[in-house]
Amino acid sequence: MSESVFRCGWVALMGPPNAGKSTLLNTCIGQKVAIVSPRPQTTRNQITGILSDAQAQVIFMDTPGIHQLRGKMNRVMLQSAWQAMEGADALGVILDADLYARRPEFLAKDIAPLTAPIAAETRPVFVIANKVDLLGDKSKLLPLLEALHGFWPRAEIFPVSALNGEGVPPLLAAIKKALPEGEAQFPEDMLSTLPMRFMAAEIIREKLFLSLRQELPYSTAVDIEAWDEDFERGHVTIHAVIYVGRSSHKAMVIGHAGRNLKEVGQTARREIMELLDRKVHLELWVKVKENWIEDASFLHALGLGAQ
Ligand SMILES: Nc1nc2c(ncn2[C@@H]2O[C@H](COP(=O)(O)OP(=O)(O)OP(=O)(O)O)[C@@H](O)[C@H]2O)c(=O)[nH]1
Ligand SMILES: [Mg+2]
Repeated sequence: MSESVFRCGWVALMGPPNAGKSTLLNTCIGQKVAIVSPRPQTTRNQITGILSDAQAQVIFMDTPGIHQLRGKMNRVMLQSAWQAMEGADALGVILDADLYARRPEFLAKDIAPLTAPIAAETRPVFVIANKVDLLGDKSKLLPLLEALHGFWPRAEIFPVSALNGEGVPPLLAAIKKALPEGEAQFPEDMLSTLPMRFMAAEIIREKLFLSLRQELPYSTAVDIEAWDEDFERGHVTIHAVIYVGRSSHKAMVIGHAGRNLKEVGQTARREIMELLDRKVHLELWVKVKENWIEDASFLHALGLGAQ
């Protein structure tokens, strides 16, 4: 193979919820484009992250975790994960290796929706055993790697830590080598195909996920209602609405004396400023929209589901 060959392709990152798919995406491209939280089902859409260098352009698609839960929002989330898989040149299946090293009995059930489709794949498949930094004794990984090889004998398996980057360079090298020859599809300095409006809404949603307890994060959605640029002063005013499913949830999002909402607003604003590299004025409102999670047209209006 000639050194001068340029490769470009799409890689879908798939796996159970909370496996570290979004963290890995951010580590691979060296920038935060996908939001991350300790709770499962953080990612709701297909999130692209683009890695460009002298030899290749890798267009990663982060996806919502694959699970077997019901409900309309879960359905549209799953649909967007399967759609990413359809459009990919190569597939990355990410698993929490620390979890399955400790609890091997969970593995087969958690990967069940992926087991047969991945086994039948003819495209390159990379199985990524993530969170190895949490394993005190790395030999605990061996039975898991054997089990994964048993499920998917054709796949290459990579133990990594998406959090500290361990094992990521060899994974990236293998991914680049597996991509088809072709010219870059996006400008070299482009990190994502996502609009800034969407990224800003995601940052607010991440801060909500991190600030709220129990099931509440799942009943929140963020919509950017207005985005006013003041080019002369070089700042932007963003009006965002946080939707919740019940009025009791509204009180929790706002918090005692408005403290939670203020904290969410401040941390989100700082991060959006960094992203846009200019001054940001962020206004947050909380609105109740009962059972939005089952409302197909509302989900569609929020851009949820297959793109
Ligand atoms: N220790 C450790 N934690 C990690 C690693 N990768 C991800 N995490 C943590 O695992 C949690 C889930 O990470 P995400 O990247 O949001 O996982 P995800 O697979 O995108 O999750 P969903 O979008 O909810 O499906 C977060 O708390 C991360 O900080 C890792 O390599 N090591
Ligand atoms: Mg995610």
